[in-house]
This record gives sequence, C-alpha cells and structure tokens, in this order.
Amino acid sequence: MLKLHGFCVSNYYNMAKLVLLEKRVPFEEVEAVPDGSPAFLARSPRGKVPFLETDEGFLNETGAILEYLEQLYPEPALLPAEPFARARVRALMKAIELYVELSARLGYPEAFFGTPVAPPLRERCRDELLAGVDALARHAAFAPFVAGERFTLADVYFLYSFDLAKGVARALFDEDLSARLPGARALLQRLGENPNVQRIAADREAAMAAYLARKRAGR
Ligand SMILES: N[C@@H](CCC(=O)N[C@@H](CS)C(=O)NCC(=O)O)C(=O)O
Repeated sequence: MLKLHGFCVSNYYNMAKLVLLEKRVPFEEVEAVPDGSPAFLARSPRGKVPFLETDEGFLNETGAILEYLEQLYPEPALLPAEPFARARVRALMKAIELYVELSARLGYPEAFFGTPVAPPLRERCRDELLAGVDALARHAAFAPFVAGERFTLADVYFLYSFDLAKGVARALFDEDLSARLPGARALLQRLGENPNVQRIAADREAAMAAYLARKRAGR
C-alpha cells in the first residue's frame, strides 16, 4: 500500500492527500517531521515533506507525486486528456507554486509563527506575491475552477496555496488578495464544500496546536 509521509499541517502534504482521497486510493499516513537527519534526507533529498513510499522506492516533490498518481489512477481525471489543455493546467500549477506559494512563504515566519521578517524581505515578499497574484488573475479562468469547467490539479495547488498567501498579505501588508483575484472567494467556498477537503481541514485543525508549539520552540 502507498504510504504518504509528512504532517497534516503541511499544505503540500495536503495536496497529495487530497488527490489520494479524490481518487479513492488506499494509502497510509505516516507522520514525518523534517529533521535534517541522514535517514530523512535519504528518503527526501531536500528534507521536505511530503514524500510518497511506493513498492519501487520513495518519491518526493509534490508535483511529481501528483503526476505519478494521475498516471497510476487516471479516474477521476485531474488533468485533461488533450495535450494543450493538459499543458495549460500544468502551467497554472507551476505559476501558483512559484509565484504565489513560494512568494508568500517568505512571509510565513511573521504571519504564522510570530517571528518578524526583516524589511527588505518583507518588501520582496509583497512585490513578488502581488505580481504572482496579478499574474494569476490574468492566467486563471475561475469558470468556476482555476483552469475552467473542471476540477483539476490546478485547483489542488490553488486551494492549499491561496489561503496561506491571503494570511501573509493580511498580516504583513494589510492587503486583501481576494480583491485582486475575482472568482477566488467563490471557488474557495465551493472547494470547501468537498467532503475530502473538509476531512483534511479537520485533520489539520487537530494537528495545529502541537505543530505551532513545535515551531515556536524552534524545532
Ligand atoms: N517543493 C516541495 C516543497 C515542499 C515543502 O516546502 N514542504 C514543507 C512543508 S509545507 C517542508 O517540508 N518544510 C520543512 C522544512 O523546510 O524544513 C514540494 O513541492 O513538495
């Protein structure tokens, strides 16, 4: 059976978990907290979660894990079959990861863990995050899903990136990112009605206090 390693507060872990649940793949969750140990790095070379344990070995990087699951379990399809449409979904996944999630991540210490971010980094976070969100406003369809009429992997990236980005923008520069992204609010609401999304949110909530205590203790 596949084993998903990571922890329930991780947004990337939750992307992989949602895809496993949506595709009704039997899997086991294994709690793994990055510790930089040789044993951890042997399974996830950059020391990140999630990583997926398969009969053939370990897979890391969420995008690669999602593509692997899509190929192994094509139903329900979370990527379009037609090459151009498929490439467009991949472009949206990449844009959300690089220009929204990673830009917002610069502000996580202050927004979520009470550690102030130095002014130059805060400015970089603001510039890059707003540019990323404005690019997404030009790029995404929100009709009603990120790539159009169907729920795809781009929605999975959006769901587990945009809320965090909103939290960063609110905390660091008092900006409402939803106001820059028409359709985002309605889509988040719609995705929040999905029972698998609700289950993941409940698991995340249950794990949050212990996670915050660990982060604040610098671990
Ligand atoms: N590029 C990686 C990013 C994963 C990532 O950033 N995971 C975070 C948790 S959300 C992590 O493992 N952080 C631990 C650390 O950086 O020490 C992916 O797509 O899987």
